[in-house]
Amino acid sequence: MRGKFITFEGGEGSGKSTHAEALAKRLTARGIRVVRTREPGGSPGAEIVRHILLSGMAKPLGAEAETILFAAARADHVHATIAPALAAGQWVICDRFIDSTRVYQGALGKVDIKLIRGLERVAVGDMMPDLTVLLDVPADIGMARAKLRRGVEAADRFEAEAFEFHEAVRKAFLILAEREPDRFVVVDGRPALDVVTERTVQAVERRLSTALLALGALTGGEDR
Ligand code: Z5A
Repeated sequence: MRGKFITFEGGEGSGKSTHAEALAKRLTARGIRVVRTREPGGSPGAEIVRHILLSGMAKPLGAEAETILFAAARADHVHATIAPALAAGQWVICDRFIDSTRVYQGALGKVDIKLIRGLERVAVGDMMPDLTVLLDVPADIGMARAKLRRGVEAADRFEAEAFEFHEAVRKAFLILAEREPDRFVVVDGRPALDVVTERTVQAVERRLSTALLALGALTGGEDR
């Protein structure tokens, strides 16, 4: 049986990496084989493109060129990492995926949605997420958390954008979630870490209960 594909989306510092990791641990404790990955990156080729994108080297080429680079990285990531894992029955938990392109390059970068959808068809095909967890936090909280975590390191190409940019990112993600309620679940990322983790796990249990039951992994909390 094909594994399940779960993506985490949200603005900077919304807790995607933290809660993706926590979910992976919970699922692993229930005997599910989990692959944790991220975008841009997640395969050797895509990690090279990640460096080009996040260093800002591609910014002068324009938003369309950046979109094409994100898609090239995604195609390699899907081909080398995601598709083989799902085919082997593993569950894939990915930090950012197509919705980040739709928001950062589409809604914010004003790249034509037709180009974005066309690139999705090429890069992703039918490897669409079964579930997308949107961690929703106001931009000021997310930016403060990311700054704290970053310490003395310089902000990357996207982190360096202004508050208004990050608030617009938040709104654009919420619009996507409203449009596709069957794929998205929105989790309030403001409460304490363990509360958000618990709510995320519960949301995954609700949405993917059939698959978890089939694996004998809907246990009702002995791993909590
Ligand atoms: N991008 C794009 O434009 N187009 C695309 O198609 C794709 C990406 C795929 C990737 O940057 C950038 O690429 C991204 C969009 C663009 N830029 N932005 N902005 P990245 O991968 O380097 O960074 P990121 O995705 O933005 O992740 P992040 O900043 O690392 O945030 P996060 O993963 O959501 O947060 P975190 O690391 O889990 O948490 C941040 C800190 O907050 C950490 O110290 C946690 O312990 C703390 N935290 C988390 N949750 C809580 C709660 N609930 N309470 C208290 N503290 C918390």
